[in-house]
Amino acid sequence: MRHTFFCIDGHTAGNPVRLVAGGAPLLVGKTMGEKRLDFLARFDWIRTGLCFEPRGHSMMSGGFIYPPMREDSDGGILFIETSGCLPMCGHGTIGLVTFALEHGYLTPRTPGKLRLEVPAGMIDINYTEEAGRVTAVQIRNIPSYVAKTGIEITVPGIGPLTIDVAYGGNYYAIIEPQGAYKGLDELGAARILELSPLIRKAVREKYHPVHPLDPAINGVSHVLWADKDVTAKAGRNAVFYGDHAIDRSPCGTGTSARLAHLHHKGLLKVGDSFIHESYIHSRFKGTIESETVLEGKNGPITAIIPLIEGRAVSTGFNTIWIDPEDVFQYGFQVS
Ligand code: PYC
Repeated sequence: MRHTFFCIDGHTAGNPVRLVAGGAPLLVGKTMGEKRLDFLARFDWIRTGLCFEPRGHSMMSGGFIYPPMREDSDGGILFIETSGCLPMCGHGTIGLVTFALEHGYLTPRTPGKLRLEVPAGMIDINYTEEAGRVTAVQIRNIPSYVAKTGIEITVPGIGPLTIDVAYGGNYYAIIEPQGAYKGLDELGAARILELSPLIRKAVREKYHPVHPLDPAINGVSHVLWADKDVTAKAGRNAVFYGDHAIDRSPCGTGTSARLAHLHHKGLLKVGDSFIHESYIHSRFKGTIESETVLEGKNGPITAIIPLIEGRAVSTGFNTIWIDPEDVFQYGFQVS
């Protein structure tokens, strides 16, 4: 028997988003964090089948929308992508919310607003709609903070680097221009793909972040290359994720982590907005809404609440089969 998934495909600022609108498995759990762990334990074949080749590719990401489990929520999101089920995904949220609203898979209690549960916590959405099209989505993301600064590593091919780690829904190793790293265009996409896994491995050997409120969220998963010429108003970046992907969007959780990082460095303050550009020059607007404190067991951590705004466009319906007779039913990746 074939497993059939009805999907709406599209992209947010260039990065793919696949809303799996039909075919979501029933999951055990009282929170999206618990449902995520249940999905990973029992249904990860759906993720690899839909995200890896031949039905997906290295950048493929998306998710399912689940009914609300709390009175103060309009629904829950489970993210899927090539690297796993992320605690939070910004470009994914913008795309999933856009496609779900445009096609009636999410019904807000208050027009223009949604409160959604993601594995990393609760997020608030403001969106604008014109003639049945969602024209902008703003996410009020989970508290984002700098976890560690000054991690020194040496990586063959680029030499010594000093790296900071920040959280914006995933943990990011942030590399600013220094030493042999002069900027994004000087480095180029091929070298970003070659060096990022080595840098991630070197950082992981020195530091393992664990979220102060949820130990299931841990470890550096993404690498954020900050470009040269950053100002207090704008900057470009490239985020590496999975094993072979450069985010085509400016990356929502990466932008949140970068806002926390620039706030920590004294370059941005509450109320400031920052235009974050991606490798392909698409844009998100990030704003530091407020400061907050995370009460971890090792003491309080200063964090910020980021607002991330962008736009998604659907490209079509896609009914996908995972056929048990297909030798590549669970997908594959070429390394
Ligand atoms: O937008 O948060 C994001 C994201 C994570 C990985 C790729 N994009």
